[in-house]
Amino acid sequence: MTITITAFERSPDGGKGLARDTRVRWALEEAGLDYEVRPVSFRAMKEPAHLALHPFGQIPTYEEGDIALFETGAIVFHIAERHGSLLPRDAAARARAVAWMFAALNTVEPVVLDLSYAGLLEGNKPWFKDRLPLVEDRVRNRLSQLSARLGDTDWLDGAFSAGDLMMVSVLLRLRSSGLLDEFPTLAAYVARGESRPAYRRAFAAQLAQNTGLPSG
Ligand code: GTB
Repeated sequence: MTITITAFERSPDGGKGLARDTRVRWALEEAGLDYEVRPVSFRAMKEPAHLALHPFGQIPTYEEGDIALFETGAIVFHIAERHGSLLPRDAAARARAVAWMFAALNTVEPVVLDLSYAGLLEGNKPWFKDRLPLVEDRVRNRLSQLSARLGDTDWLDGAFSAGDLMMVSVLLRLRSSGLLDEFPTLAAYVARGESRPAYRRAFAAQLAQNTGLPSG
């Protein structure tokens, strides 16, 4: 069954891998699945054909036979559940890995996004200088808690799982802020994720698409 995902025709990050198709590509690579990419322009994203797949007019989406999904949490969970070794077999460990996926998306990503949006959209507001430290401290608080839990282990709960894939994907977006470097344990955790062959393949593929250069 062919798997098709959507991605930006040209990501605004120019191929830094920060758009959310990268985490889906990574999950597919970890699961050893071939996939095709249908690039969509910003205009096409808001047209009926794409809105039928994604009610919010965003990327990525995922199609496989009669399955059509949006939301990276749902997509990565589907890939992990059906196709790969991204979720442990043991029921309790599996439930904990899923909890880490939710933690990445519901507890860590919101503060990371708040920081991104502050930089992108609020830099010219008169209150920006007062608000930024508050936003940064909310990120630091989460990083400090996560770092304490990770301790000196490689991954969040035993072997690498979809929970780590999602958490590393979320943390990557902090790199340019410098906040990640304040937590060497987490900086090393992210680097471990990025050094996985499956991540490298996913990153290379999105880079090739966004620069027009071959990925090899
Ligand atoms: N909760 C959804 C999910 O996890 O799937 C969020 C999906 C989403 O935000 N998609 C973004 C999108 O389609 C792309 S990833 N935006 C277009 C729109 O809403 O019109 C967010 C993103 C975009 C660009 C960068 N970048 O350039 O660095 C990073 C992340």
